[in-house]
Amino acid sequence: MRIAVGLGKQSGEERLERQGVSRRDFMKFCTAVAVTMGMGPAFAPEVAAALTGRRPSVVYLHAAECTGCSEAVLRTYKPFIDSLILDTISLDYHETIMAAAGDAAEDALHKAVADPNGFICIVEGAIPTAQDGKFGYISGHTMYDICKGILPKAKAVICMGTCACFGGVQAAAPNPTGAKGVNDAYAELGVKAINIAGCPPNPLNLVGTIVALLRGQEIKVDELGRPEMFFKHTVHDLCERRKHFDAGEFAPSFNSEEARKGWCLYDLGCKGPQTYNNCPKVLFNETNWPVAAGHPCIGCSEPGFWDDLSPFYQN
Ligand code: FSX
Ligand code: SF4
Ligand code: F3S
Repeated sequence: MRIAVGLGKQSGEERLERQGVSRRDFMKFCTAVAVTMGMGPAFAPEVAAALTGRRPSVVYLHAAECTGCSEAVLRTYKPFIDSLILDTISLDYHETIMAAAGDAAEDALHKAVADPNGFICIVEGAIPTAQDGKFGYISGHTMYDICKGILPKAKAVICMGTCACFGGVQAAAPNPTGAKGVNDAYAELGVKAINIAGCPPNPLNLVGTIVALLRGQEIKVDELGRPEMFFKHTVHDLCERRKHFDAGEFAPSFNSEEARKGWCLYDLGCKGPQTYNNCPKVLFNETNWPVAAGHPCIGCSEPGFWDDLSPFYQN
């Protein structure tokens, strides 16, 4: 893992070449981001320009979560993608992957927050709010207080994952920690985070959001704070099994010939019709997505995930 910080005046492409990312691979990635943003492949050069310009300072905070969102970004099947994402931003603070620990880590955080050019804050995980936030501490401070001090100072706040967006599994009943999504926990502070929902979310949706921020592009969001460019359609609308739904062809079990033939998984519990996300279009790791792999959508990008959308399976 390489986090490129302070490489001076090198151009973005030079930086990437140093990390073994060829121009061909880079443009392929930019095309994928452009398509994810709904702009089409012709927009790839604009994405490339944004990704190789001045790198924004990013502070990545963890609250209550499983770190699956970070894993989704870092465990890419082509190693150049995580290098590329980390090169696009100047990741000044990320508790899971930064080399610094203890006081040095705290110093890095304070320095990034004081950057005169400002910073973007990404939050992964729900905020434990019960009993003065005592269910989550980092370095002697509650997660609630850490975010409260930092989020209002950020140029933009991005919630990475359903836990940060809406509470997610951390807020499942009976929710003893009082876990809440960021916009819910800090509404009175005027924090309006951009919600990249999903458990985990697709890393391309994060990169597309950063590209839009870097370009000064307006990011239209739905009433739940999710960018429309990624969350405008339901999984059901984009699903390749949809023709079988329309034809009334429903797989009777996971291990059936019908399921393998691509019949609809609705009778097995699929929540695709009430779930807004772009998984069928964007895929994970350019490879696959749950329903194509034979697993129903469990609604992981919706506020009702976990309680309202379970049980996940029916038979
Ligand atoms: Fe885990 Fe992230 Fe799910 Fe939550 O993902 S993949 S529990 S959305 O905060 O680490
Ligand atoms: Fe819709 Fe799910 Fe059937 Fe796909 S498998 S068509 S998302 S119900
Ligand atoms: Fe989540 Fe459904 Fe996509 S479970 S990963 S929104 S297919």
